Amino acid sequence: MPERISAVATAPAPTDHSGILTWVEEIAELTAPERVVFCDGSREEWDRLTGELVAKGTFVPLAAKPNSFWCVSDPDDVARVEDRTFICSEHESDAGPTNNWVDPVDMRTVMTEHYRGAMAGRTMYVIAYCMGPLDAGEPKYGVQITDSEYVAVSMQIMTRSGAQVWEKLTQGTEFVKCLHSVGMPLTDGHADVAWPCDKTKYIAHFPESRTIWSYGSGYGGNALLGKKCFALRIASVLGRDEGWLAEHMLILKLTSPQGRTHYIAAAFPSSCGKTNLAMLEPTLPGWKAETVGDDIAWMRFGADGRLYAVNPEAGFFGVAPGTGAKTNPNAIATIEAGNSIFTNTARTDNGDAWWEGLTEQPPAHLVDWHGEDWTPASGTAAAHPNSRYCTPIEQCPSVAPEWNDPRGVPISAIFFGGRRATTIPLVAESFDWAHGVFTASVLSSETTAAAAGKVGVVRRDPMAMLPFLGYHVGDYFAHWLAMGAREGAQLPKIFQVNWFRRSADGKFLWPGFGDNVRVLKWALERLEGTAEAVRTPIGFVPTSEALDLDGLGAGYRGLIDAALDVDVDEWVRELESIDEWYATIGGNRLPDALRAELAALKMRLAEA
Ligand code: SAT
Ligand code: MN
Repeated sequence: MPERISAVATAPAPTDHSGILTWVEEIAELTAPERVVFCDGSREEWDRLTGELVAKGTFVPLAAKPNSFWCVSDPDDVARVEDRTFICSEHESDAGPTNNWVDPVDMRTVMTEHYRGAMAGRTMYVIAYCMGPLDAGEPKYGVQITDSEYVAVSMQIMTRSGAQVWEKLTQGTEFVKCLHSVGMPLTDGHADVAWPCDKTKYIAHFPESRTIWSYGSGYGGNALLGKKCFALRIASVLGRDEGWLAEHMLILKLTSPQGRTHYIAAAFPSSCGKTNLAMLEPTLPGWKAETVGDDIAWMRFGADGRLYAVNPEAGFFGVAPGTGAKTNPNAIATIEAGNSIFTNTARTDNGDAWWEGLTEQPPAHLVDWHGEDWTPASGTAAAHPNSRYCTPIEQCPSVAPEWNDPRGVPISAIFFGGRRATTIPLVAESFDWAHGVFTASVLSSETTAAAAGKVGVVRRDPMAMLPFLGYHVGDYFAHWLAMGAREGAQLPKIFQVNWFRRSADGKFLWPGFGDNVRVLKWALERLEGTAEAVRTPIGFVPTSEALDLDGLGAGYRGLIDAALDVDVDEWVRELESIDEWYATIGGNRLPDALRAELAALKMRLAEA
């Protein structure tokens, strides 16, 4: 171990990987921590760090759940900060029109000054982690440096980390460098606070050098760098270069009453029900749903030409509000098993976490996400809308044994969904791969609380990847098209869905949740060639007769007809905003095949 690290390290480094050691030394010199800890991922380490967090006042142990903790963040550090997220590619044009770009040299210069001395008085943790099963053919590794105990324990839940990974990181093994600091040095007798962070925040990605620099935030995707930063932004670049896909998708295993199994992947923007769909409890008798992943899918072609998906994560970082025994019993059972962290939910008097939607009636008294007393008369939400539970996937009762299979699972169908009150029907099947890529490229959704900013505004969110693309969106579309053109590819079918369409008086037309299996059933029957559909200008859409609505109640049929409606006038209006979106991409980067798809859609709508 280099001398200058051994001077501050609490134990010998668990690796002789000189690339890692040199980098750790360089960062320790820059950030000046009091000590350096190489994390081993053990239960002892978890107990020590959670104990320190309790002592500092960050964590409150929850009496009602085993080994679980509650905390609240700084009220200004509650969600991903998209306007402070940067793709610092060498050429601005490679970041594309959807990303904030800063020249990598300039960004390093500015951020280096923020990092200088930033860890003074703190411990610097070095966390080795693996994205996906450790025994995968080509495992992808990350090493995160952080000065946050909260991040260190969250990474234990969210990734495969610690001693088992250090063992694999032999000399020369490639890894993504992830540097994180909350940006609050404890100099001049400065006392620590429960949620350290800085007003200034940077979430910067350097795609060419596979490096992530995050500064100033301690929350979620800003700070747990294995999640959106590596598994999507950097991985999307790796996928482009190596011929695979890193996507914002859940992975679900479905088995029909006849015992036929299909795996599906589905992309939705943050806070649009991915976790609920990933843990679906089917309302149709005899159907079984099992969870492989709830947020991110890495998909590669197998030798048989099929696309195989792996979940790179090991935990759920799920939106708490709206999660209850009715909407997602599997999520509730997962967190009941304990070993979980709750951030920005409310806390009950008997030491449990609570949020809107957990129970029908709120408790008479709570501590809310500001840490203040709360009663139902307070008239405010007790939990922040982006409050989260962080919990291990292997505790989930619906987890599929394949979640840890290094080969991944073969995907039969891909679903793209958004949150739209109008226009987009409940489900539509694409004509072919290129049409499906087109549909996904113009995916749209009303904004949610998962990112800072206004909620409820319709924005284009291609493949639900808008905030997570590590390179130019036009090149990303070209990559999707190229994947489909690969020789021998046995491609999944592509569907678009919208669980959130509303009537003129604002009511949801579709019951959602466990009933979504009815839509999935139709889609799987389409794969098998046994379900009816009508050819519309936007794709194949079922009539309500083609959907299995058994047990839904007679009153539903009219609503579902409305949910399935393809309204030509609405679509003609939609075209205007699609035109505007495509115009922002830049002529020479938008693939011709997508321009042709848009022209063909216009023709079909004109003729309808
Ligand atoms: O904060 S995260 O990026 O981890 C969650 C999300 O927005 O999906
Ligand atoms: Mn997500």
